[in-house]
Amino acid sequence: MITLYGFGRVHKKVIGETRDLRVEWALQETGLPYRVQPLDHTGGELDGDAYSRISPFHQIPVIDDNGFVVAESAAILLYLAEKAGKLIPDDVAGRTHVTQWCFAALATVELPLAEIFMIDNFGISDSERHRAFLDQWAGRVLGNLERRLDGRTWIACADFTVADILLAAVLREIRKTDLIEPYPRLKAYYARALARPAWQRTMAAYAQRLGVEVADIV
Ligand SMILES: N[C@@H](CCC(=O)N[C@@H](CS)C(=O)NCC(=O)O)C(=O)O
Repeated sequence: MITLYGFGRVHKKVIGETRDLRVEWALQETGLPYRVQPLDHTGGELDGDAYSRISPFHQIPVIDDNGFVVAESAAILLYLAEKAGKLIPDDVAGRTHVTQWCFAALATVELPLAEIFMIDNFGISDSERHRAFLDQWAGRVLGNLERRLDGRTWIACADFTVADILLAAVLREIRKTDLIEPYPRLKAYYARALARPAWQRTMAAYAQRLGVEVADIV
């Protein structure tokens, strides 16, 4: 049985935004049996000795698969796909493309989008110049995703993969902005990903765990 270390209590500003969501989504998609171990972030549980032993940066998510521990959301998703034999192709070329797009989602796309999220939700900068730079950077990244999606349903392969989970989760960080508006293919892609029943189940389970309504976190 896989244990997912996820949030049980966390600052209300980030409920619905946390990276345990993408792992639970992959678990729901694969059908692998799992349980969630909810941690109390506000009570300092991520900094305690027990969690220090399994989480390199005192962060969520981490999974423990019968003693095999994996941290970092992209690594976890690739592991789950390999284990389940789902959400990743069988051949080396296909798997490499999925890995490529997992890296792209986190190392290329998420950089400006996460910073925009931090500014909008936590006010980490009030520099208009900084924000304009980030909007321009995000536009470059999103425009290239639009180009990639020409004639494609999913980002890495013909079928839905863990790279799509990561990319959709990252795009979700800017859902309260209008940055995606100029890109119809990307908008449709994002909507297609979030329409998946496994994502709906994930949101329902997460909302129940955190004691909120799904409507408050979409
Ligand atoms: N690169 C990591 C980032 C993990 C991360 O940022 N986790 C956040 C929640 S989304 C966290 O645990 N924050 C609490 C803290 O840093 O104290 C991943 O992709 O898994």
